[in-house]
Amino acid sequence: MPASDPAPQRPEGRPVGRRAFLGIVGVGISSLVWGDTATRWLSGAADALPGPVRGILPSSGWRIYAINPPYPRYDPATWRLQVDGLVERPRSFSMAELQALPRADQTSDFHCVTGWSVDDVHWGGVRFKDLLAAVGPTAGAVGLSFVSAEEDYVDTLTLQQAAVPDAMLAYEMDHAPISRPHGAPVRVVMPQMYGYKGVKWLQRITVVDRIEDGYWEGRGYDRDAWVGKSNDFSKGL
Ligand SMILES: Nc1nc2c(c(=O)[nH]1)N[C@H]1C(S)=C(S)[C@@H](COP(=O)(O)O)O[C@H]1N2
Ligand SMILES: [Mo]
Repeated sequence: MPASDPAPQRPEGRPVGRRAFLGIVGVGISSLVWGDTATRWLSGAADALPGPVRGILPSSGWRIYAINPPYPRYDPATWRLQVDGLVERPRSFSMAELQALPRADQTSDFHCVTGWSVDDVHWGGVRFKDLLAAVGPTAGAVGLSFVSAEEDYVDTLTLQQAAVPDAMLAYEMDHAPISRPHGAPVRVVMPQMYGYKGVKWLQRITVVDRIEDGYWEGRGYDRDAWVGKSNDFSKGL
């Protein structure tokens, strides 16, 4: 990358300097509490730990991420998912209407670009093709723009990417409604790409004729976030 490019920021954390590292060691691994704040902080910090120390930390398990806490709340009575843009029939879906669409179930692994993964996550929801069939994309449609209720988190998929067999709009995670920290009531699931493509607290899908940068992409990450193939700073900045 040319030196004039801004250094990419790592999602959900800052590079951790020597001082922060010494702070972690000073606290003592056994007293670390995996509460929200500690988790958010450590998720960035863990990558800076040397191998042997890092090995003591959990290598899997969810970290809850949000760019603009507190997590959005929603009212089930009035909540709607708006689907608009280049479609014949723009409309909004209540949860009951989403659940009336053909249901899809899958078990897939989840990978965050910062290096943590969760294996065998069960998702229940709707395939994008079934959602799109209800609105009818028009000529010129090339992608989907996903807008979170959490400002300013957005991301995109091309229509081809959204059509891979394990991409979906999920309303259940591990056989329960998606919890508030994990993006209630619906989130994007794209297991073949890094987790930042999976917009939580999804409130709007716009069918677009050009793909633009999502939140982390504007900060240096690839739009095409294929696991193992896109840029990935987990090996150290
Ligand atoms: N609205 C919103 N969606 C988001 C994020 C976020 O900060 N805000 N973080 C993304 C990233 S980088 C990851 S790895 C996953 C983490 O999902 P989790 O918080 O359910 O563990 O959410 C993704 N979706
Ligand atoms: Mo992530």
